[in-house]
Amino acid sequence: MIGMIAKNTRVVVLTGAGISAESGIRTFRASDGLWEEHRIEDVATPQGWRANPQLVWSFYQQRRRQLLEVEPNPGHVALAELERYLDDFLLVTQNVDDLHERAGSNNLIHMHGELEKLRCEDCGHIEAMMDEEYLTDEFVACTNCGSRVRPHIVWFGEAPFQMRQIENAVHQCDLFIAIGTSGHVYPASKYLHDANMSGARTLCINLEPPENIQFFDEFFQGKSGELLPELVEQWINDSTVE
Ligand code: BV8
Ligand code: ZN
Repeated sequence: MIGMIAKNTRVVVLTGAGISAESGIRTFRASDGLWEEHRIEDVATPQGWRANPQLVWSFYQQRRRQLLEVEPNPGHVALAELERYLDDFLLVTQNVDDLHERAGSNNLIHMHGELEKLRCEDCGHIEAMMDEEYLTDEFVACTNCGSRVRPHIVWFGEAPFQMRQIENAVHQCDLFIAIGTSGHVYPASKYLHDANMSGARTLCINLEPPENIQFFDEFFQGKSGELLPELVEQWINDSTVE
């Protein structure tokens, strides 16, 4: 059982779809998984975008519109509290929703991109477009050059963002915590291995045992929205007990 976490402990947290499940955002591999209405290759690959941009555009617009109806849950809030307590904290999320930001997380990397952002296919200009007018199924033109924009999302086969920064943080951390991720998608799934190689303690908080469960020092089974507030409370308060 992990005891207290001292303020100077260097912590990296990796979250996946599971942490947003209690906010009402579907995970990918649950029975109501997002992908079941669509094959991954049709909606989350560059090939899918080239073959049928309207389908892919509508798929992401539907998910953007859903963002307007959901709120962060206690799991997101607990992580923001943990960040405020620690001197050295990085939150890496595989999620493309904005719930971590809305819960108050700051030192945050969206390694698979962000639903709220769109990127121009010609000039690379990135802009956040969440105004209602941009949430139609019509394509949106780049405000910089007028070309078509694509979702600023890392599709399968594309390189995730800021991998070097993430790898550096994982190699230097004392504690690596994976929350709400099945450990199915590479290269996010390799960070646990890197953390173990660097001698960090590794914790997992998940509804079900993930595929890579045997590589964690500790596993807390349950809903992150219920477990995280209790764990963060303990990690912060224990350490103030002299
Ligand atoms: C790359 C954006 C090269 C899209 C996403 C064969 C073998 C191994 C790997 C591969 C392979 N073939 C291809 C690959 C590589 C591929 C990959 O891993 N494929 C998988 C399908 C096998 N990866 C890539 O293509 C990546 N790019 O490799 O490029 C490269 C590499 C390095 C350097 C240069 C170039 C790109 C991957 C990114 C794809 N984009 N998202 C979008 O969101 O629309 S991935 C997408 O799926 C999500 O972002 C997320 O990352 C992933 C789903 O994973 P999870 O988040 O873990 O969600 P999941 O549903 O799986 O699990 C949820 C968990 O939560 C469950 O365990 C559940 O029990 C738990 N849970 C549920 N409720 C709760 C809970 N836990 C706690 N509380 C709860 N309440
Ligand atoms: Zn442009």
